Amino acid sequence: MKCKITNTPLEPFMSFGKMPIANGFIDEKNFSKEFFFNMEVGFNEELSLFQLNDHPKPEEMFNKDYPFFTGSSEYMKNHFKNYANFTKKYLKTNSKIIEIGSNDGTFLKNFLDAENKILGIEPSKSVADVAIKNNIPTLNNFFNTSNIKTLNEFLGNTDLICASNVICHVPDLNNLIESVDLLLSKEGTFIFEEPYLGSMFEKISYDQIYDEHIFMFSASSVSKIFQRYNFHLIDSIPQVTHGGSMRYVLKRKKNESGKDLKKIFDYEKNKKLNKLDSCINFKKNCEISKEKIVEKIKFFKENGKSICGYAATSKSTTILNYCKIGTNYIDYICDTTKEKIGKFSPGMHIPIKDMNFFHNNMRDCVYLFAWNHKDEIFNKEKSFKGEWFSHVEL
Ligand code: DWN
Repeated sequence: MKCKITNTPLEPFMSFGKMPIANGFIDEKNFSKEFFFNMEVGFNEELSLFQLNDHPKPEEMFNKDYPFFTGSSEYMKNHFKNYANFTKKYLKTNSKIIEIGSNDGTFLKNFLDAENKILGIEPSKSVADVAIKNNIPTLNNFFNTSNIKTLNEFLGNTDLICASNVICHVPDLNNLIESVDLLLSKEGTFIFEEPYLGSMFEKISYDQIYDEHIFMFSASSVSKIFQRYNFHLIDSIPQVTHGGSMRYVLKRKKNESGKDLKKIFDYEKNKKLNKLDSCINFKKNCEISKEKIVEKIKFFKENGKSICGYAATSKSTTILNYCKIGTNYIDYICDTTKEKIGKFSPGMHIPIKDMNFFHNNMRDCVYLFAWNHKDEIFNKEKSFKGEWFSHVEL
């Protein structure tokens, strides 16, 4: 196993076993052709970087069938509105803005009224088409040095490059940073937010690990990686989204750093986020979490309770396959995404049903796979009087 940035060797410290494509919701006729990979994770102490050992090719994951639409959560739509407002301090009039992995355009939509030139770059046609339909200029392609070559007016002229829950999906980080470097103006700013290693360790939310999430960043790792390209982390701002994320602000010049950056580095040092030891501890916690959730589900079943799942998240693929939870325990998973409904969950093949089905076929207990959206979901599902549960605290 090699670190994807430096090529230095690193030891895998944990395997979650054979995993399918996390968003590979599948028709019954294709069960026998399903793709699996061995999901191992390792840590590079030189860069403080937590990463997957192996992963499917990006084209296997991000294509015309990609079924995750950013706009599926009202809370997230509002979050992206606030995020867009936050970036305004880095803009001038007529600024050029690029979003990497712009999905259905939920973020860029917030810049449509202003006098900015915006461009989304998104490899998955399913979601890029929604953005284009909503008049958000979108290039349906992967973000890399060869695909950005033709973007003449943006090359060296882009004031702001943003990304959300995307940078950790890009295996060739070296090429990604080179592309950012080619596009960004001298004073330009690169801002991205991602699930945070510290939150994953704290909540034992190991379901953040799946094929798409090749890296799990911290301020320490981001700072070390980008320094290699003369980019400086000038701010690092915790976010509550997706169960605990971090927003990273980078510039070429080491301008005044954000007031809390030192606090974040101190926190990471205290929690040993830059040491393999913390990973070994996390591994033990994952094993305990698995035992507990399987015990809980067995207890429900032994007591005659019926169970369904709520929200067919990417994250649920890791839980279901690692804990070997299938239709022996969970009757169905309900979800709002029409592209998932009628299909089966990757690997464990639990049927995906729509929300009407959930309301007409309520079960005694509901496994909340979108635990990160619990406030939004509990608010919508006040009529459910049974028991919500999850592997993380609700
Ligand atoms: O990085 C990623 C994150 C940000 O989003 C991706 N790689 C893919 C995706 O991960 P996820 O699928 O775990 O995301 P969410 O936002 O936790 O879950 C989305 C799923 O939940 C969708 O299938 C829609 C469903 N959902 C629902 O059925 N009812 C979501 C909400 C809020 C709801 O009320």
